[in-house]
Amino acid sequence: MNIDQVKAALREQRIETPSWGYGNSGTRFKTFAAPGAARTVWEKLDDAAEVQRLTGIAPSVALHIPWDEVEDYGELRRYAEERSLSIGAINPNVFQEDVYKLGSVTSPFEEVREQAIGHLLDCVEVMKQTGSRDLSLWFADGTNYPGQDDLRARKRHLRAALKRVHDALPDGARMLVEYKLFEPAFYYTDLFDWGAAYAHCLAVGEKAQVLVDLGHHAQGVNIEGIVAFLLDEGRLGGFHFNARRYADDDLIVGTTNPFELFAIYAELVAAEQSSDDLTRTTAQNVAYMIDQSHNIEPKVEAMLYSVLNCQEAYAKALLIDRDLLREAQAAGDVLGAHRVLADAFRTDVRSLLAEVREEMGVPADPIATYRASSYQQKVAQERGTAAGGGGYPVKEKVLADK
Ligand code: PSV
Ligand code: MN
Repeated sequence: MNIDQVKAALREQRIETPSWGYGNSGTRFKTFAAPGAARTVWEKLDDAAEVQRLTGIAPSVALHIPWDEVEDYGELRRYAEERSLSIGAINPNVFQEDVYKLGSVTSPFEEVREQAIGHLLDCVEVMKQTGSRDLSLWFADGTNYPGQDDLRARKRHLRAALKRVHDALPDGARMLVEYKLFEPAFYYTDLFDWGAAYAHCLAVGEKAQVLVDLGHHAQGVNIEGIVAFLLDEGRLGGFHFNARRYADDDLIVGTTNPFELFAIYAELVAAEQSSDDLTRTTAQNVAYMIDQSHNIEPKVEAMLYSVLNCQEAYAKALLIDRDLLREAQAAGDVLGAHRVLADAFRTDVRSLLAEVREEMGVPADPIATYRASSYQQKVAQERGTAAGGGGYPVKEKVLADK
């Protein structure tokens, strides 16, 4: 790739931000109130518009329903469009109602399973009204004790639910199936890893693809390997980017895991350039989404960091000398091949990115510009400080604040 091609690819890069990353959020122990944190979906869109204005590569926002429920989704869509945004993935929420204590679509109770499927189907309607392409599915379903429930029955319930929702999707829409090894269930999770998600996707149909959330793996798992496999199978649908140290920490992507992020983008760039049609089109349609619930960090600045860290990782991945890499790999040159990759990772891309940003009409240093602006003071003044809370996770808190 010559430098003009690298710059063109960087201009085309897109990262979707999550509405829930702009609100107050915390841990099981405490939610600290951040002055000016968005209180409603409208304010979340205002913040997302600021991130887009400063970066130029974050023009869509994922919604979580019912956290972001509104009377008129057409109005929400227009509000977004007036701010140069579009509505991204719709995330149904089947983990907060009391009835879901033993699971949603895998509950042992048929009426509960039907309620959950009903909500998923309602979210397909929300997709139609907001112009969203992707239904992003994550289930908190699982069990806490051996013997608690019939694991094969739960698998069959999950399959049946996914199939019904899949078949209700309009043309051109997709469902992204997210897995997570544990939490909130601690003994068994119904969608426990990428293989389980992949098997369900294959069984339910072409519109089903796997979503990889970086936080949802055990220590040491090679995520770029999973990414390469799913790209080659044509079943990688999207990402939830974040960084983790221990569990699903939801830290800013690229802070603790910059090399992992780079290695993932390296696989994606290779797939974008592949001569295999399926791999290439799969890579071109990947939904790049952030999934972070900021705990102690200021929300808008945290989101800016996240988007820019993805931009930096992508730039470095674009700079990999692919011919040299192929040559070294074909010769079995272990460290020669590694060196090609490491060289790209070590490249300082800050001035390249500053140039690209200026060409795109956004600030060369979006964080510095944001810090020098009065946006944070303005929203703090207008919105005040929404109640934080004690010992309650973000997700329940956001709902309680509605
Ligand atoms: C679950 O931990 C998760 O990663 C899912 O994507 C949810 O939709 C999201 O976090 C927000 O709760
Ligand atoms: Mn996620």
